[in-house]
Amino acid sequence: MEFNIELQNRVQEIEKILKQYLPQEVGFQKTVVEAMEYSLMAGGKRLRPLLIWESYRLFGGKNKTEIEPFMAAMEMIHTYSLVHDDLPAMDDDMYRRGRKTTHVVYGEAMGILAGDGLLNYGFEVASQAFLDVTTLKKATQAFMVLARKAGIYGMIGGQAVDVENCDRPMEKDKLDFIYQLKTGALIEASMMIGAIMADCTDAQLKKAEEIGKKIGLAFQIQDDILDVIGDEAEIGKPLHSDEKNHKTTYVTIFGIEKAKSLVEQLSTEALDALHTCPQENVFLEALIQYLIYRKK
Ligand code: GRG
Repeated sequence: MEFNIELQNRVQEIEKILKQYLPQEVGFQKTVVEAMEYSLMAGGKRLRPLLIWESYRLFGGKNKTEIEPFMAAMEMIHTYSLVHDDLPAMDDDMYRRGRKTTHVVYGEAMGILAGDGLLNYGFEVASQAFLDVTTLKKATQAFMVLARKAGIYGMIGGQAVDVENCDRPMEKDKLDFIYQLKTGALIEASMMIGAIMADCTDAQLKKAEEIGKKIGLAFQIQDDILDVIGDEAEIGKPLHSDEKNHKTTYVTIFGIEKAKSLVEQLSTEALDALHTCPQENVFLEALIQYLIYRKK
């Protein structure tokens, strides 16, 4: 089947899962739930749940229902990070995923709470995987990976170093540290969670992390590129936010052409690592290729 159609089908399936897990918009607190839904269902590539699913298939997983709580939780946690990243205290952005940012629509306080709500509810959703005693051990391991990679040794840690160093030139080592944690950590976690839930070996788990690391860095460099030469309508937010925020990026260090070739190189390395796995996953390979030339 054609990759684009298959991608669309999978994204639709993921959105169905997200809707199933979203809380009801009822009670006195319904505004915060509405704001959570507003940001979560605003579109987005759904890359991280896709990677959980494809990694699970790569390592031989057969029962998709057992990864669904993690797919939903991952997208909720990713979305919270976007909602908070857009706040006035961070990037102060007005548009995201083609619509007004959550704090612009619901106010700053509700924006903070909607992000908090998605983070907390994400873990509540993931913990549903503990209910099946037959898969309890691997679900616990997957949960621990999710918590660690979203936290101070992962995304929050990367964001903290980013915030601390904004507005000043940065050496590449530190930029790589930020990219690996801020962007890479959830992508690594997605690959790892899929692998863990498919009962992978320790060596396979390392492989999953390595593939995630390469995809994560390639993805962030492509994000740097798109911020300079992307299409605003397609991306769904204004360009040149890095320039506005005086950020050091791969484009400011290497220029567009070299940055593009680094995306290709990292993606090829991810594919090479994928080819050392005993099973194959043609869709995952196509997804990695697609990400190199993504326009949004
Ligand atoms: C606030 C703790 C905290 C963390 C924020 C993810 C993040 C960290 C900030 C977002 C800003 C940014 C440019 C991050 C790099 C990662 C990235 C490209 C995020 C956007 O992810 P996509 O492109 O978004 O997958 P969609 O909307 O497609 O889900």
